Amino acid sequence: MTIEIRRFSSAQPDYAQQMDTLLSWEAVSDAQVQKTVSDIVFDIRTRGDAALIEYTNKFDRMNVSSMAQLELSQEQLQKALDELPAERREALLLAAERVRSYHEKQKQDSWDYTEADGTLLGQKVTPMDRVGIYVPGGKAAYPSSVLMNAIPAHVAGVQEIIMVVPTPDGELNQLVLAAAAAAGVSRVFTVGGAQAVAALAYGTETVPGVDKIVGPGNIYVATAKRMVFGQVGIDMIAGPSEILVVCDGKTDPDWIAMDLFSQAEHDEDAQSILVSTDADFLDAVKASIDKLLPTMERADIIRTSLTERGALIHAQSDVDAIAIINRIAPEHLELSVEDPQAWLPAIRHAGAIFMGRYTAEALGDYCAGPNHVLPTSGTARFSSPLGVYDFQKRSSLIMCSADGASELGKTASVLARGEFLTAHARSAEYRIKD
Ligand code: HSO
Ligand code: ZN
Repeated sequence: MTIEIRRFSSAQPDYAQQMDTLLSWEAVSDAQVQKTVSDIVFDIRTRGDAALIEYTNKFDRMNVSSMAQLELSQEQLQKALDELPAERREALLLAAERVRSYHEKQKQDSWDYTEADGTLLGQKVTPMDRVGIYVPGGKAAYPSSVLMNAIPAHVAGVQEIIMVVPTPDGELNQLVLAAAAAAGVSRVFTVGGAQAVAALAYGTETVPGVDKIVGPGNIYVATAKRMVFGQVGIDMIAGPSEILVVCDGKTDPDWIAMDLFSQAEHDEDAQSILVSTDADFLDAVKASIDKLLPTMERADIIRTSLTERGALIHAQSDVDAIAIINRIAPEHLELSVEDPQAWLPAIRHAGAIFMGRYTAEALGDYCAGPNHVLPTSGTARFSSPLGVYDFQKRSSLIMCSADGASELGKTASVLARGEFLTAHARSAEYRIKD
């Protein structure tokens, strides 16, 4: 079976145009979705639990009459973990441990120093009080994402981690619950969609309002998160998953084909791109793709993703390859080359960099340690992986000595009078020594 994949070279005349077409993906946000979501958010905000129960019964085909039926106990979570087949439980706990120790390194500390005039200045770092984690139900219910979202919050010192996960037709995903136990989630509500986001943002009689909401979701969830931003913090709005593999032509083409599949299988909109300076290697990977695709459980999704959004790019030089990397600013970059360290200084934009032939992106998705929640759609130009720092905030500290206040008072007074703010000026002037 052969499939069509876009192929071009950095030497061809319409190269710039080819790149533009490759990268022109936009989430469609239609007015109808906006309207539906804003109605739901308003309804939850004004009617709380009653509305949350109604929407859950309607959208998830449930039949509950009280919020108690939509909350899971810690015992249920622990039981899910305890009852997992040993191999899965051990893998989950090992992954949680690796992710935890990596994130421990991200913790920021408070600091202060003293100016020459005796004024103490500093920054105090405090975890958020309470955060909400959205976990999708259905086909994209990833236990690994529960770990990746909840562990950094836990490591940051967040007191209460509230998870929401829809259970269409009442079906619980035991691995998701086990992951919640392993990650230190405090409470779990089996609600989802825009209604769950609204409940977390505004609080209901039962669901506590949180300070920040993180986690992936469908278009309704993403739209709701955008809508409640300001009332609460949110993480980035994730686009489809992407991988850019750069290979010097010396890795087994089957490995590379499978690495491309590993992101393509996430969904039809996912993007997998291979860049190589070796045109014969591109042919070899194409042959591996055609050979391996029929063996894949998600062959249909992979085929659509690769034909609609995939590409095999022949770079004329390593310099061209690096330009492509920085232009794409990929979520995941695999450097399947002999000396990945040598490439590193030139790479400016990438969510996560997987270095060397052995470092399959899939290892990072589950258990290497770093977070798998990464900036997509070129947003690695300005944003970073989800981390402990996303659950910590900073307060500035200022403590003036008498001398410091007197000296600073003179400067403040001059500037305040320049702004015609007399109370500011006089407040500063009171503290100037004669
Ligand atoms: N690659 C996804 C994360 C994931 N993969 C979860 C497997 N499970 C993020 O881009
Ligand atoms: Zn993945």
